[in-house]
Amino acid sequence: MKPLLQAMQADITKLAVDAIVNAANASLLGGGGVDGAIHRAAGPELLAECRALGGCATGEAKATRGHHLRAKYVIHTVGPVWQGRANTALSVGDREEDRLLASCYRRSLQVANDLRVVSVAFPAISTGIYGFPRKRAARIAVAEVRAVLRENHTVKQVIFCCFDSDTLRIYEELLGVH
Ligand code: AR6
Repeated sequence: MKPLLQAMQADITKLAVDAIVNAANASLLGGGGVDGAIHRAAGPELLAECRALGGCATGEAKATRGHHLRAKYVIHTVGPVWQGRANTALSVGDREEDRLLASCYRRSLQVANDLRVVSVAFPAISTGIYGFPRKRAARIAVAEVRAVLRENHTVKQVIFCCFDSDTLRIYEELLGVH
């Protein structure tokens, strides 16, 4: 079965998928943005479980249960903080950020595969507080997910969960919707 890639405008905490991905920070102890929303919706049990994980490196991913969420699992990944300049020629730093962002999607899907997960929803990792340019991030996200799912994989459905309509439009264009 060919995997289904979709874009959707939604609050990721409301989605009934097997796993949602959290754009966390290295402490895994919560924060603002989507991370704060996920912790609020999942309840204090999530923070207790995260404490036992001992943090997470940038570009890596670790799973917990979903607790009070509809999703069975939360896969916590840590995106890179954008340091580059989107409108100038590529510097080595920019490429490192690109590589680390791609790694977030790849490692999250590997963790999902280990858990025998079928459906996963991703937020637009690093594009909020961490400042990664949205279009560039979406191109990396779609390309990496497509590449990973070309391999044999339990994941058959990926939702790119967009919080705002501009991000949704970017993903729809990349996925060839409309
Ligand atoms: N559902 C889906 N997407 C959301 C939601 C939601 N409920 N809330 C926000 N977004 P951000 P980052 C979108 O800032 O840039 C935290 O403090 C948001 O519009 O949440 O990776 C962590 O602890 C944006 O498109 O994550 C870290 O310290 C996207 O999610 C830091 O922020 C990511 O924005 C991580 O920064």
